[in-house]
Amino acid sequence: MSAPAEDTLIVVKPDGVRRGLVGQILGRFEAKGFVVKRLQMLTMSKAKAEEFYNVHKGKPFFGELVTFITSGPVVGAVLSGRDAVATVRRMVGATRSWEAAAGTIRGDYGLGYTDNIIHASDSVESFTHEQAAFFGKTRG
Ligand code: FUP
Repeated sequence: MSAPAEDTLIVVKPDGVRRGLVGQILGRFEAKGFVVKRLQMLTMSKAKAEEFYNVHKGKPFFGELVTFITSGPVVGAVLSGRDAVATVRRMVGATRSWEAAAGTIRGDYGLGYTDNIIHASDSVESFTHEQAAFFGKTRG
């Protein structure tokens, strides 16, 4: 039986794009069964990055986070499928890449913290905010 689909957002960060991992990362989600509903490469402006990461405003690492995410092109994708928010987060792995389990994206491809290859929404509410911040208000 097919379950109702949920949407989530992933963003391949500048380190993932620079290292040529976009195809492999999207391929993992497609192989799992998620459908790519929206897809865009862009370089975030400082204003877009600050809006995207507004939950972290005021935290000591906020400046570093904004500097990093604006340092080059990123690829954002809306993925749709069963329990997408939690399932995609499991596939992404722990925030500190060196601690992330083997078999997860961070566990398999990196050792960074700020530069941890990929972002994924952590709740439906975050997804709604992040999708609007990333793609802007208009659909096209
Ligand atoms: P995650 O949801 O796994 O992306 O992680 P968090 O929401 O905890 O952190 C958001 C981003 O800030 C991650 F890319 C990691 C980065 N970060 C730091 O660089 N330093 C910190 O001390 C905490 C988080």
